[in-house]
Amino acid sequence: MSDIRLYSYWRSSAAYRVRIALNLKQLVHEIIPVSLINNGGEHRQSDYTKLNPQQLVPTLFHGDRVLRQSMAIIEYLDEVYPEVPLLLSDPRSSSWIRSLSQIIACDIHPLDNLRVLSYLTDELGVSDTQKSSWYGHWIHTGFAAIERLLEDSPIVGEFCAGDTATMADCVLIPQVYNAQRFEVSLQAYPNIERITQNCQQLVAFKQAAPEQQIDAIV
Ligand SMILES: N[C@@H](CCC(=O)N[C@@H](CS)C(=O)NCC(=O)O)C(=O)O
Repeated sequence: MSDIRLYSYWRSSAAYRVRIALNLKQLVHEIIPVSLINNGGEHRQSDYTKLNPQQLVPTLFHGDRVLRQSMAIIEYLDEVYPEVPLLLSDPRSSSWIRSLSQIIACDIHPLDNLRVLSYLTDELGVSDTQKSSWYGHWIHTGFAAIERLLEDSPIVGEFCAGDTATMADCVLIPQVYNAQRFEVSLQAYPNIERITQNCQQLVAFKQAAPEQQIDAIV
C-alpha cells in the first residue's frame, strides 16, 4: 500500500489538479473515491467531514499527515519531492506560475463550484439557462485574462512556463475540461488551446483525466 492516498472524485477539477501533479512527479499513490453525488454526497458525511471540515475534495494523506486544499497540496508535494519541479526555482517564474494558477483556483473555480451552482438553482431559483450563462461568464472572464497574459509573456513556451509542465498546467487543464464539459467555446483562446494540446500528449495528464479514474461513470 502506498503512503500517499488521495481522496478524489473523478470530475472534481481540484482533485484532477493533484492527480496530474502526482503523476508528473511519478509518485505512487492510492485513489480513494468520494462521490459528490451518491447519497446526497459522500463528502458531506461525517467520516469525510472529520478529514475535511470544508466538505470539499481533495484531501491527501501522506503517511499520517492530512493535507487539504489542492494548491497547498501541490506546493507541499513540490517541497517534499523536489524532483520534477512544479514551481521552478527563480522567483519570477514561480510568481508567474502562482499568478496563473490563482486566476483559476481563486477567481474562476470557486464561482462555478457544485455547491455554488446548487445554491443558485435550489435556493435562489435560477434557471438552467441562467446557470449556464453564469458558468460561462466566469470562465470567459478568467480565460480572457489568461490568454492575454500568455500572449505577452516571455516565460511561456510549450507549456504555461517554459517547455516543461508546471503547477500552472496542473490547474489549467482541469479548468479547460470543465469549460468543455459545459460547452464553453475556447475558440477565442488559441494559447490556452495550444498548451492544452501539448499537455494532453503527456502520460501524466492522460492518466489523470476524469474518464480514466476508477470511479468514472462513462
Ligand atoms: N479550494 C479548494 C476547492 C475544492 C473544491 O471546491 N472541490 C469541489 C470539487 S472540484 C468539491 O468538493 N465540491 C463539493 C461541493 O461543492 O459540494 C481546493 O482547491 O481544494
